[in-house]
Amino acid sequence: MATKAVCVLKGDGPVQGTIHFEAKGNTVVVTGLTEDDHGFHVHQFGDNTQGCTSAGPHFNPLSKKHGGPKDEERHFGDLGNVTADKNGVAIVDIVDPLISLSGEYSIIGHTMVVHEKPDDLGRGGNEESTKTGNAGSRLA
Ligand SMILES: [Cu+2]
Ligand SMILES: [Zn+2]
Repeated sequence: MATKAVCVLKGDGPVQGTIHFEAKGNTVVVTGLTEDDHGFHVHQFGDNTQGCTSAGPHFNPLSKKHGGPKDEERHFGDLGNVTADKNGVAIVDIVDPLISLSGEYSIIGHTMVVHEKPDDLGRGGNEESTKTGNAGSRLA
C-alpha cells in the first residue's frame, strides 16, 4: 500500500512542477504560471499520450457535479486552485478529506492538471461551471 507518491507536472509551455503526496498532507510546487489562481484537479485517466488532453475529465467516481474542495457536492478530483505569486510560483500545502493513495478511490494512476484560469468552484452560474469550473486550458 502506497503511503507516499510523487507527481511531476510537465506541459508544452513554461509551466512545470512537483506534487509530493503524503498521509498528513500534500505539497504542491508549480512554476512558470501567470500571477493568479489556477484550477487544480485530479483527472480521470493516467494517459498522457496526447498530453493533458488524454487525461480526460475530472476524477469523478461518484458521478457528482463539479465543486470546490470544501463542498459536499464535488468531484473527487476537485482540489480548487493554486495561487501563483508575481514570480509565477505557487507553493501550496493541500490537505484534502477525499483524495487518498489507497483504496477504491485511490488517485494513483490518474493525472494531475494545473489550468490556465481560476476554477470557479461550480459557482460560475453556467453549465460548464458544474463540469470544469471554467478553468480553461490545461497547462501542465
Ligand atoms: Cu483540471
Ligand atoms: Zn471537477
